[in-house]
This record gives sequence, structure tokens and C-alpha cells, in this order.
Amino acid sequence: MLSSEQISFYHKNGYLMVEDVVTPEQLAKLQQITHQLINASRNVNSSNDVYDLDEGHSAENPRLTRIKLPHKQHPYFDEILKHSGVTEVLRSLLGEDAVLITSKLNTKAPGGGAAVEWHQDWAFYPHTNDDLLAFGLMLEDVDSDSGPLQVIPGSHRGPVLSHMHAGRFAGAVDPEDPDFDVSQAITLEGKAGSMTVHHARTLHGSGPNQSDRPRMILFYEIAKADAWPILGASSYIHALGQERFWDDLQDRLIIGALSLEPRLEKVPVRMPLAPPLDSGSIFKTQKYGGVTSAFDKSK
Ligand SMILES: O=C(O)CCC(=O)C(=O)O
Repeated sequence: MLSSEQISFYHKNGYLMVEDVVTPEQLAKLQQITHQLINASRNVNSSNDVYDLDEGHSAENPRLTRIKLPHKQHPYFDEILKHSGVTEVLRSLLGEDAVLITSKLNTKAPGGGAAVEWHQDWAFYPHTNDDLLAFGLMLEDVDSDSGPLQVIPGSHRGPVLSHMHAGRFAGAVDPEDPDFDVSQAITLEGKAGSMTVHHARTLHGSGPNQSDRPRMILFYEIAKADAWPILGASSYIHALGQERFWDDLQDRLIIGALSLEPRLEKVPVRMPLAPPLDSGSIFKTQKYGGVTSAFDKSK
């Protein structure tokens, strides 16, 4: 349960940091399952439906950017979303009736794990209204060296920026875009068990992991049930077909009830088209999209 100050802070700034969202026991279990999944990636030699591999991945030295859809890889990731402190934060910020859009566990390998260039989640999956947010549950301590999430406060109330490059959706803003002011960025560091929240329109990104520890953040991206997707740039739900979409939607209900009456609000939308060259993950969309890095100081 959040205080009214925390709720107002989120609505004003488009982000929030919440400490100790899960118990030490829940955290330990999440860490243990994550390590098992990383261990199982030793047998994998190219990115697939579960793993997004980083450069240099090998059986001896697993290097992942991401475990995809963790709520489908182990039921405990679903359980934490639906029955823990995470659920209470959700209730405070979105009220009843909320569905999961997607989940991902960004594992940024030690010693250089890939940056996530600045973007707005909203550009990937515009909806009929913007009651959408993302949680980032830290599974290890996150500090300035390990590629923490950075956000631009208040940007959720600004425009949706172009995420295009060379005529295709590339999943990142141009660092030279006049509506992008990196000097306003703030960094969200925290202890394992803490959780960041950002609004779907908030500009955010993160640098490479320069520490010798993995930077593991479990992201849940969530919509109010009456916010319906218009299109998704790399969203698995759009590839399911109607029958499987309907089954999956019922599994993705977190709290309250589904809504079959989309709420239409006047929100800025840019369609994520032409589609990305590689939609396997944001890391691949940005890399093969040819975007200019805001984090690579050598350029
Ligand atoms: O892992 C991060 O630092 C950011 C992740 C993110 O924004 C995304 O995957 O859309």
C-alpha cells in the first residue's frame, strides 16, 4: 500500500521508487529460480523464445541480456505479480482491474552487459488510453556502475517521440531530438527487493553494466483493463490469433475483471511501423535498427 504522497509523486513525475516490496524469503526464491534459468541457458547457443543472448555467451560463461516472459517460464513470477507487495503497489496506482501486457527479466551480464537506449514503452505498444505502467523489481542491488534505470521526470506528460530510424521502428529516440533533454535524467539505484515504477510514456533508458555483478531487474508491464492495445511492435500477444489471445488474456488478468469496453482517451499515438528489422527483444530491435547510442561515449 502506498502513501498518498507516493501516489501524487508518481502521477506528477511519472516514476517512483518503492523499497522492500517483497519479503526476504520471496526475494531469495526469485533469485534462486533466476539462477536456475540462467544456468539452463548454458545449453543454448542462439537467442530463442526464452533467452536473449548477449555477445560472448558460452556454456562456460552464460551472458544474457534477457530471460523472456518470465511469468511463462516459472509460475512463481506470476504468483509474485498477483499475490505480493507488488500487487498492492499496483492497486494503489491503477486501482482495480489490471492486466499484464508483458514481462521480462533483464539480466545485463557483468562487464559490459548491453545498454537499453532511451525510449518510451508507449511507442512500442500504443493503447486506447495511457493508464499503463512498468514495474522493475530489483533482484540484486543496483548501483551507478551496474547500468541502473534512468528516467526523465515529467516526460510522461510530454509528446511521444519518434522511435524511427531509416524508415523503420527502431525502438529508441534520437539523442539529438529537440524534445529529449538528457540533462534532466535521474538515476534509480536501489537494494535488492526494491522496485521502480515508470509510466508507459516516461522516457527511460540504462547504460551498460560496468560492474562485475549481473544487473537483474524483473520487469512487469501492466495496463488498466480498459486500455486496449492498438498495435505492438514486438509484442507476442499480437501474434497469437484470437482464440489464443483470449485464453492468454484471462491468464494475464492480475486484479479485478477484464473489460470488453475500451476507454478511448485523447492520447498521442505514433504507430510502430514499418516494423522493426528484429523484434526478438528491445536489445535486438535497437541494435539492428541502427540507432545512435546515447550511452556510447566513444561516438
Ligand atoms: O533493463 C533496463 O534497464 C530497461 C528495460 C526497458 O526499458 C525495456 O526493456 O523496455
